[in-house]
Amino acid sequence: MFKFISSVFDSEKLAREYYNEILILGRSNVGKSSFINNITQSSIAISSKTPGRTKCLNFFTSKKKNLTIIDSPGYGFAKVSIATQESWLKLIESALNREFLKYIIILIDARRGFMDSDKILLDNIYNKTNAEIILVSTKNDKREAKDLVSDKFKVFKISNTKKHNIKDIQRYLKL
Ligand SMILES: Nc1nc2c(ncn2[C@@H]2O[C@H](COP(=O)(O)OP(=O)(O)OP(=O)(O)O)[C@@H](O)[C@H]2O)c(=O)[nH]1
Ligand SMILES: [Mg+2]
Repeated sequence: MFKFISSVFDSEKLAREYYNEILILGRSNVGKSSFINNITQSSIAISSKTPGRTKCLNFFTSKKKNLTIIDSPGYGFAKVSIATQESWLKLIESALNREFLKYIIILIDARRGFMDSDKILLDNIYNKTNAEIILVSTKNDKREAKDLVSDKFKVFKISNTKKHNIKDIQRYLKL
């Protein structure tokens, strides 16, 4: 039902569309693309073992649901040059002000919990958006997974590989 619409490398060239939007953010390799495939019950987003796989914003739209899901490059990946990291951050920031942005979902690896780069991101976007921020902890199937708690934001605990709690978040987002 969701279709790939476009890849955007240059923040100036972001398409203005009229669907409600969900922006997916998180550190490199946390499971953003896998999460998109799960909540859309498809394999539209490309996931990979290699961190830094997603290098641009990718737009996936369902006209029927009046919804666009936006995949983003991961932050906090040391092997990517500072210049590239900065251009990715600029790209992500440019998505924060989109008129129809309804949800920002920040994925956190349950084994690592909140890392400095997550805190920096959250502090940066908190006052810059009207969208609801939701936290999703991933990789809860791993033995080292820890509980993620927040008194400010709604939290979902999932596993992409085992597809745990995907239904709850689909229901919440009306997918
Ligand atoms: N065990 C486990 N592995 C997961 C989970 N989610 C993702 N992975 C694995 O983690 C790796 C990265 O997943 P991606 O979905 O590509 O992660 P990403 O956040 O899109 O990565 P970048 O695009 O590089 O930023 C893949 O090997 C996935 O199979 C999960 O919930 N549990
Ligand atoms: Mg990805």
